[in-house]
Amino acid sequence: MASNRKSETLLTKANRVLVGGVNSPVRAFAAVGGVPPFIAKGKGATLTDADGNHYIDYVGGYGPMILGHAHERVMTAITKAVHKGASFGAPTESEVKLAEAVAEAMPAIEAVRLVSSGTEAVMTALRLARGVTGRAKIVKTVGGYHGHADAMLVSAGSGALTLGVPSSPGVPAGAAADTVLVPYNDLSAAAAAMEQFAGQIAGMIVEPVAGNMGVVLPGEGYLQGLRELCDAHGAMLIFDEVMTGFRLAYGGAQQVYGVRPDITTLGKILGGGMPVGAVGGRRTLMNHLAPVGPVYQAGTLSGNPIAMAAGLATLAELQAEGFYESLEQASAQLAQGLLDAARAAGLADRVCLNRAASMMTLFFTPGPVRDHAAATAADPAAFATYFHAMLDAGVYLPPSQYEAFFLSAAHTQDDIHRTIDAAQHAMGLVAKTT
Ligand code: KE4
Repeated sequence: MASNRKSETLLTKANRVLVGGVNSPVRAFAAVGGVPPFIAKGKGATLTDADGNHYIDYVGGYGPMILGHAHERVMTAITKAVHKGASFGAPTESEVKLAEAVAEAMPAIEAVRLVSSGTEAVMTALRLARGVTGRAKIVKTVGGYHGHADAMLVSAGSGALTLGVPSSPGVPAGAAADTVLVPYNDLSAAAAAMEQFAGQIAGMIVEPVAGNMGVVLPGEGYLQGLRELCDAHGAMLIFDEVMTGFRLAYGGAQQVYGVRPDITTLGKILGGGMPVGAVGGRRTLMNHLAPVGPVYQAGTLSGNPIAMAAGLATLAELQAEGFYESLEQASAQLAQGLLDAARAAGLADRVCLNRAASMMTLFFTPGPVRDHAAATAADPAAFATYFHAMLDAGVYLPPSQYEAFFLSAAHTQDDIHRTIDAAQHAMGLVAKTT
């Protein structure tokens, strides 16, 4: 076991002044135990921690780092932008360019509002849907995670699910009263909810491919069915593409599945690792937002020029010929290797793997995992054993069964082979000890 003395010391210091030693709960390793490595730097697919240990990184910043860390041209763009000033609180050409790139990439987007996080994008999307329709209720899926705005912390996924607080204290009953829950992939439940609250539903927000109960793919016709339900009930269909945007394809899930939401939220990759979120849709809809319309929304750092530079440089790389095809090949190779490792360890009937392009989750449950209930049937002890065996072997996975892990364009064949070798050992350990 490599030394983690410096990370341990840093965690002690962090715990004195940062709640749980972290700035986002999932990073605290609560679900898997142990000391989270304090990362000193990243380059390509490799992270190096404070003790000098190297890891093949599959967290990817929880999605943004599709190019890998410290990409040459992204770093150059950021550096150039920095020397022109950090923040003006005034319009700049760079935010126009990023908004143009978003509108060009996403079939359902004509106009955009840029913000600084996925949570802000979702908050704006919900207020917009409510402002446009004059209705209050929002339908969300059990296990769907859409950031930490009050109304969304009702049976939420990701860190909320990991920490067992899917419906967080501190969210007043009034804030959650208008959130209607339905199981993911259950079209009849969504139809029943729309019927039950006919005329009251402002919109339904959904991760077109769920990534926050682990990766769960939409069943055949599910997204199209939601589109038709929202049309029939005059409700807004909101695709939360914070994770899937520019991940599944350059045009996100709406390109892959051919379903057009009314409102799209984006984040993560759009900022190339810098704080960026976005909400977009038809111009007639988006023009309800201030200053054109009455639905208020604002942000000091919205459209921040340094973040814009990182996002523009990242999107430019994604448009390279064959970018997604080669990422798909590497992702399929990794997924197959992980499943082969499970099979070789005699675990074929204890695991399943869900993958959408370069985002995937290996569940320690036979599956199939098509919703939150199936995902939470996974064996937490087995996952924790697997996670730590991989970490000890220099493979850094998200420290939760309910997260997606991500491949980047920087992962080499050697990285993938080393990961599969590590998985063979890790699966053997799981088979022996759980
Ligand atoms: P942020 O506010 O964290 O930028 O975005 C919230 C959000 C919204 N929608 C979706 C589909 C998301 O996946 C997220 C954030 N994802 C989590 C990872 N599962 C962020 C990681 C974290 O909370 O530390």
